[in-house]
Amino acid sequence: MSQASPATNVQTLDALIIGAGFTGLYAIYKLRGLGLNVRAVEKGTGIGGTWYWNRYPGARTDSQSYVYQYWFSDELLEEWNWSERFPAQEETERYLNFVADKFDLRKDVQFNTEVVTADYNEDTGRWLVRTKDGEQFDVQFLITCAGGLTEPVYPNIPGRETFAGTSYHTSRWPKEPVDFSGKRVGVIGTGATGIQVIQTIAKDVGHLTVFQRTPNYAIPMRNYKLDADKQAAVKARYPEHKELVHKTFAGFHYTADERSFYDCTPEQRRELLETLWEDGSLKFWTGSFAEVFTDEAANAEVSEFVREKIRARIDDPAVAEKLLPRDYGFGTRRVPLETKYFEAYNQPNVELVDVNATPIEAITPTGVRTSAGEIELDVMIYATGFDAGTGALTTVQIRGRDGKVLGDEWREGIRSYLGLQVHGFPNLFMGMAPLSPAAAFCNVPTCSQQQVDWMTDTIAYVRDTGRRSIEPSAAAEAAWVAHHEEVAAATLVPKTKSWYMGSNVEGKKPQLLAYIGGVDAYRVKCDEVKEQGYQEFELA
Ligand code: NA7
Repeated sequence: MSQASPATNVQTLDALIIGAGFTGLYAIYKLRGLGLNVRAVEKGTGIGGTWYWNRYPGARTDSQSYVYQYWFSDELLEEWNWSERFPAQEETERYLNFVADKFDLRKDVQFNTEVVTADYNEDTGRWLVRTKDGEQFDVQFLITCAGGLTEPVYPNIPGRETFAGTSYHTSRWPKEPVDFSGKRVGVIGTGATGIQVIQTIAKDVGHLTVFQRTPNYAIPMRNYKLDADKQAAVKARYPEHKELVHKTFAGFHYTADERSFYDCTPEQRRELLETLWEDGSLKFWTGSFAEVFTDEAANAEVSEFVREKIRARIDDPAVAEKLLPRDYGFGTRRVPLETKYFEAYNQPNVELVDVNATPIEAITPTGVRTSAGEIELDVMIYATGFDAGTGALTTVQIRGRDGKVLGDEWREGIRSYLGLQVHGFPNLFMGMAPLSPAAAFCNVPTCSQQQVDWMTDTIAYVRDTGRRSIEPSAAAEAAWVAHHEEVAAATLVPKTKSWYMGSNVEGKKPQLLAYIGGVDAYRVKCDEVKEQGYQEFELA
């Protein structure tokens, strides 16, 4: 394995991977396949990345299990059986552990290891990576697979540290079950995570207070068990899905309707929306009319359709009013899937506080003080999201050529080429990073596999052509950023505040995090770059 020098405690490897989730595990598998001496370092104590950390009550994938998986091994596809259409966190975590064991990946994962700095040495073309515990790795290739939703964000509310009850952030949930019975629980946040938590614990708590800032266009998840017949049916479609996911807009197994919104009558439009509504998946979002993302009128019609559906489920019209999104369009922020979420507000023990009407003034030792008075709580749950995309990369001091720090560079505006590499940071490869669809607009496993395949081929090219390093040219990167911005500006997405735009993190420059030109077009571009011999790159 690695060669360690006892005098300096520096271990020499070909490649170091940060993170052992979906992307990192596949990167170990692929880079090992190239014959590279590789290791993954992982901050957690177990395999799984996002599916290791996010073990809050109700955590579940919003992607269908039969496309939220690896495709690289037919044997794996045959052996693993998903038990549900939308699996819970525990099952996805178990799947990733199964993969790690089946392919003997665990032996190359070092747990409990947090990377703090990475310095590029221009003389050697190598990275020196340091961990919190003082270990050092001297590597040619540094591959970040630390996930897009990694660094938790806490709300900047005075007195947060004074709360005398128990506090949790959803992405730092304990492994032991939490007993909510009889407790007065507060949840701040009603994004995809908050919704899953709220609908799950509402029945178990004594009293639940939900602090909502922005209501969401949550749509029903129609989950079901996959019995032996259903498993056989989904498996029969694996060969088709394996190809199809790379040829769609969002990395799923479907595309938008072929018809234009305006070619259809209102009745035909309604019929399509009702059909997709019944499907109970994110297909309602990315599988209806493409104009939903670009055309105000098309978007307004779909938005009203969803509001109507939500309204019908809430007993108290005043509560319904608070839960209806009105000041942004459907699908311009992440659409959460829900299961009886709205019905939770019909329960007598659940109360919705609109923090726009009655702002939170402080967190106190005994609860939350809003402008309308004190709400006493035993437990506080922060479902307040992440410093998405950039967080995992800027909390590590990644110093490239001339001592430039990636986090500082990105403060001026995120730049990358295809979301895979950054000019000035040779031999740094990034998975699920900003300015690729992977950062937000992709069914994660689809893009993480495509990106790792590209990285592996690129590293093989560097080695096979006797080169030492590779990085995109400044011009290619600038052109990609400009293209990204142009594609983004043609959509409605930048008009809405969301983590897609960085607006959930104070001081983050507004910029669309993920490339919205489509997974298919992106893949074609990545393939072209490779096939044309990396002309947009500087190889040394
Ligand atoms: P999100 O989608 O960023 O949601 C965070 C929620 O927390 C959202 O409702 C925020 O309101 C709310 N929030 C944040 N700060 C505050 C304060 N100070 N007061 C009140 N409410 C606040 O994170 P999630 O974890 O739900 O989801 C992240 C992704 O994980 C999701 O999109 C999926 O891809 C999986 P806001 O909307 O900003 O007004």
